[in-house]
Parts: sequence; structure tokens; C-alpha cells
Amino acid sequence: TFARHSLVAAIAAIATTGVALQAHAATEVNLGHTLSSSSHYSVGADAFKETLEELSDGAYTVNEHPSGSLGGEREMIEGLQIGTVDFVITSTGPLGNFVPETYVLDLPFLFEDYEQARCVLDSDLGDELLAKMSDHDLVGLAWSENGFRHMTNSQREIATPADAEGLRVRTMENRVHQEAFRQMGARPTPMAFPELFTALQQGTVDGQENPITVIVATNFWEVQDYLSLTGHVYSPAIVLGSPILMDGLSEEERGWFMQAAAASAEATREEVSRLEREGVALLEENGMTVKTDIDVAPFQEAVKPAYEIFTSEYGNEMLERVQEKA
Ligand code: EAX
Repeated sequence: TFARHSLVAAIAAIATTGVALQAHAATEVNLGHTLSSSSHYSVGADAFKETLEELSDGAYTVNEHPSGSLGGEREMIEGLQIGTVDFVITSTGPLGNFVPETYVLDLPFLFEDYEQARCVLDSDLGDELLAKMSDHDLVGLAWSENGFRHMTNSQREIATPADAEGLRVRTMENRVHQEAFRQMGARPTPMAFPELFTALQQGTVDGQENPITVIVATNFWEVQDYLSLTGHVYSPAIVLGSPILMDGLSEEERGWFMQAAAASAEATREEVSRLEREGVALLEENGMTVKTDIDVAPFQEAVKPAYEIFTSEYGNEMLERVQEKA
């Protein structure tokens, strides 16, 4: 009977351990973005992971997929909708294709500085836009940041819109941006970010535009000689979740993910600020010619028609509300 008892005990122990192991196996979620693992988005991904793992006491873990390994931003947003991607940190670049209300944020020269942009995104208007995501099979978790965009190219220094005339400039897959560059006299070529470095290297396009953050994280100095600090548009980033995952969560679990996204956005904004202070010197050290004292008035004038096209299609209301808050 002793042997029989110990066998029963052993089976019971295995069964208990099995259950215990199961309870402790973390649920893995994936998080994708297009930038390198040294980028401000990776800083944000780390904060997301740390916060989520801590709050959930290890019940959830996050696998980061940087460098577009889950696809470009448009593809990853589609992935969220069908549930193949759980979380994405993306610029609003391609988001207007899914949630047209966000196009307003991509209007050139809408915000004057970081403080103003962050303030608007952190307001009830920003919350309202985040909530809009759920009408389009997406969950808006937090406004993060990419940064003010500047032009780079391989041909010449750009000081006025006339200098951009005829340049083949890669833009994001965003109609507002494409229109702005067309108005400037450039030849906009929309393209997903993961294709961009090769396109610049092979000369398919002459230039591109991105914040200091992205130019640093992508070593664009290897393929672009000139940088002009045009700051022509503020590029928000957003932390998005998949409704396929998030609709199945308890209220408490949802809260963990919301807090993780908030921590991610905060860490990313801090990194953006640091790169705004230190990035230009780094780009110069790496051989880029940087034009800093740009008179933006002629650029503002040149892109004005982009506003008319936007308002004729989407109305004035959202734009006025943003401008009031700014
Ligand atoms: O979101 O596509 C772009 O140029 C974006 O700025 C980049 O993917 C970061």
C-alpha cells in the first residue's frame, strides 16, 4: 500500500505541477514597428514590454518585431484588423487610409513645436481620435511620437521650394503628404518604409523626408548627403492594438495594456526629445550637410493647396478644432 500511496502522490504532484506550469506560462503577444532596434520606437517597445510584464505579474510577455519584419505600416495595420498582429507602433502616415479622421494631423505646418503637438494629442480631442479607431476594427491605445519631419536628398541643398523642383521624393502612403510635395514641385513617390533604404541606394528616388529620430536610426547618411531642417510636418505615432486580442480581455487586463501603451509613449517622447538635442550633430559627424536656417514661409505658402484639398473632402470642423487647441 505504501507503493500505491506514493504512486498516487506522485501522480497528484505531477498533475498539480502541470496545472501550475500552465498557469505560469506567459501568453505571448507580438508588437511590430518599421524602425531599427536602436530607434525611439524600440525604446517605446521596451517600455511596453516591461510595464506589461510587471503589471500582469508575468502573465503576458511581449515579442518585439522591429525593422518591418511583420511588414510595412499599412500591412501591419491590416494585420491588427485580422488578428495576425497584436500591437503596432506606427506613424499616422498610412493611418488615414483606415481612419480618415486622422488625416488632419498630417497637414503640413499644422503644429509649431513639440509642446503644442503633444498638448493637442493629450487633450480630449486626442482621446476622441483614439476612440475613433474602434469604428475601424482597431484599438487606439496611446499617442506616441515620431517627430517633425525634414527633407533629405542625394542631389543638392534645399533652401527653398524651388530647390525641391523635380526631385523624386519618397513620401509615406498618405494623400495629404503626397499632395503637399506635388504642390512644392517635387515628384512624390509613395512607398512603404521597409523599401526605402534600398530605393535610395539604387537611386529609384532622390530623397525622402523623416524626423531626425528616423534619419539617425536608419543610417540614412550612407545614402543621403543633404539634410534641410524644413520641419514641414509633425509626425505623430500611435500605439495600436488588435480588437481580435483586446476584445477578449477582462477589464483589468485591458487596463494593463493601456498603461503599457502610455508608458511606451512617454518613453518614446523622451527619446525623441533627446535626439532633437543630439541628433543633428551626430548626422553632421557622419558626413551629412545640414541646412539649419530655413525660411519656412515659402514652404508654407507652397503647400497651402493641400489644406484646400483636405477641407473640401473632409470639411473644416476637425481642422478648426485642432487649430483652436493648438
Ligand atoms: O513610423 O514611413 C515613415 O517614413 C515613417 O516615418 C516611419 O516608418 C516611422
